[in-house]
Amino acid sequence: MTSAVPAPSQAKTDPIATALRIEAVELIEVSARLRFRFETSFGAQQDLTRLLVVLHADGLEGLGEVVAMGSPGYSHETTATAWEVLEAHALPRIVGRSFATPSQLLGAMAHIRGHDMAVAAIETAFWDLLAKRAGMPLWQLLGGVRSEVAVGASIGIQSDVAATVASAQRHLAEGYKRLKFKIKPGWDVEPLRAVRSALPDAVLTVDANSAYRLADARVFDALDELGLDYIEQPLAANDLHDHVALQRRLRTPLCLDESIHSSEDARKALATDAGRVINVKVGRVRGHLEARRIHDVALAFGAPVWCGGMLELGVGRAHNLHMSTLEGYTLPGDTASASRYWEEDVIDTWLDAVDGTQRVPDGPGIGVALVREVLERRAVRRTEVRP
Ligand code: OSB
Ligand code: MG
Repeated sequence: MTSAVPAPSQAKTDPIATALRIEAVELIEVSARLRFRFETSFGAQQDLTRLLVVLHADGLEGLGEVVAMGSPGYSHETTATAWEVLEAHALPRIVGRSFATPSQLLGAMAHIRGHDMAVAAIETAFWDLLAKRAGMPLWQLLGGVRSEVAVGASIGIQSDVAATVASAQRHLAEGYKRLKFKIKPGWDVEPLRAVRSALPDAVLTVDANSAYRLADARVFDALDELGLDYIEQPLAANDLHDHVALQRRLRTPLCLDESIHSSEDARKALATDAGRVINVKVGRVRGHLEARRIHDVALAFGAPVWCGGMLELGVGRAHNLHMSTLEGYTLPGDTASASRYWEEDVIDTWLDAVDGTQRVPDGPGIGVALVREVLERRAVRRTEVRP
């Protein structure tokens, strides 16, 4: 009698282990105008261009978004540098080749030093492909533990204190679970004191985007009195040393954003107490694989993480929501309602929060699709690369 159990060679192959051949890649740069002027310590943004990546494989489309903006204020990367790096240095190694895993794909781009935002757009689009082929939402493939995520709002530098308090009250009334205020030298203690006295119980944070030096520590001593959940990236991105000194004199945890590019950076920062919270941005750290490793390191240290934003359109926003489902993302992220930022999105749904909570799309992959007609109207530059 023959056994009904299939021999090992007939066993179903793990879908994740079968290589996907990248048949074509589209790069589409679209214009997008924010509904508000967003001012940070590194400048003001309103008219943006965003760069989208579409990987074609096996009849599926994998979607990614470059989180860089038009000017190199947050980091050295811009939409234009990402275009150049992708077109000249990444796509020639990707198109027409097959990859079974994100790390294999990253291996094909290992000759690209830095330019993590450009590389991340490809890496995240590949995760979307893998999850679509497996017929599961990306959050499950990533190992997420929840299907809804708590979100806060990031509030830019306003014209005056009264406008700051009014914006804080409006966002709190909309249900956002934490309010983060952009600060810069000369715009820090005064607006935050006003917000704290208007909203004594709200979860408040500040983000300096590296605008201060250790010599400004008195500003942080004053902020330390306001019961903030954390102070985000006060000092230079490459200055963990002085973050250690600043953290030592404050009760408020420091949160690192620009300083963290890898799980090794996270380990060194947490081991030296340069900060106690990490803002993980999938785009800043070369994609989901490294974002997950940073999350794992932080979890091992008992340090909370949250998912930062970069004014993304729906594609990047969807990736952020999926990443935010991992166990260690215990603080509200930056992925506020898409309709808070844009008149029109490039995807077929509005990723909007209800009472400070975003539902993670539950279709295959990132669970959202591009609206081609919107891309046609908004494209300022596009190319399609085939083998
Ligand atoms: O530092 O977190 C930041 C936006 C652009 C660049 C950097 C940052 C931000 C934000 C806004 O804080 C996040 C968002 O609302 O998408
Ligand atoms: Mg930040």
